[in-house]
Amino acid sequence: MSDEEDDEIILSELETEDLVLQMHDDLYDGLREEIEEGVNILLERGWQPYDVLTKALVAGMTIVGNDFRDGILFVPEVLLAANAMKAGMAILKPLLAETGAPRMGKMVIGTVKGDIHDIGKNLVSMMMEGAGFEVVDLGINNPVEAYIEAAAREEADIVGMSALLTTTMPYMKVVIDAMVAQGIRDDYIVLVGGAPLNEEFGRAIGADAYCRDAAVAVETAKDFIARKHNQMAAG
Ligand code: B1M
Repeated sequence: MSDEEDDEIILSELETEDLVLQMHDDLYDGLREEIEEGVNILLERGWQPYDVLTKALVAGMTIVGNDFRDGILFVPEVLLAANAMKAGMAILKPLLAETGAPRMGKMVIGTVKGDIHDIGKNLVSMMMEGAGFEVVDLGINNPVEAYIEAAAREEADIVGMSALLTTTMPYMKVVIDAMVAQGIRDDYIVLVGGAPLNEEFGRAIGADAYCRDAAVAVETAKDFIARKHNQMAAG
């Protein structure tokens, strides 16, 4: 046996705390199969899918993000990490959607034009589906027409937009302004999210709400849908 094989870490033999730290390392190194294995082990050990998602995957991606920002990691490495993260998310997706929650409403969601980041958006989609929403995912790099056409076609209650770049987040206002110009703004609940946004930005562009993370997106969507139903009942 070579030294390398000697040093191999057996994920299933690690204590849970060490396993999570090892998964952060494996995500950093873009090791897709190890991430899939780690996710499965945590689930077998009784972890809730949401905890696996946030504590093992999202926390690991935060470390990747910091080193990307600081010029320690570059695009190819980050892409590998993103692919490993997606592989882990694919295992969790059906479990998060398995709650049997009643249908809450319909959302179309997409990343805005010029922006190809989709992990956060995918996570929001997964969590919304898990909470009983029907989600139509428009993918990445969406021009204004894509949102407006899909919202009408799908008779959506909610239009969700994601942006991860300071250069693409202003495009959300382009979409909302077009909705206003077409007289359809108030037909939809408009929710926005993405790391560079904040509440003030959400207000300034005329969105109904800024959602800090996927869990907040679910709570906010539920809130607005309940208000919409109350208004309809009162009217
Ligand atoms: Co990009 N990238 N990237 N990148 N990338 C960031 C965003 C950056 C902050 C990194 C950094 O410098 N620290 C930086 C932006 C700086 C800025 O604008 N100020 C950056 C840059 C510069 C770039 C490029 C320009 C790099 C280059 O080419 N030189 C390039 C741009 C490409 C483009 O879009 N046109 C680029 C490319 C890439 C990759 C392709 C390599 C890859 C994307 C792969 C993919 O998504 N398929 C990538 C990644 C992975 C990142 C980081 C490291 C991680 C993003 C992520 O997935 N986070 C990111 C650094 C960071 O954010 N810390 C970075 C995990 C995810 C779960 O969180 O997306 O925030 P997040 O989503 C959260 C919330 O924000 C919220 O809920 C989610 C779940 O809780 N949320 C919503 C998100 N969308 C929502 C929508 C909603 C509601 C809530 O609607 C209702």
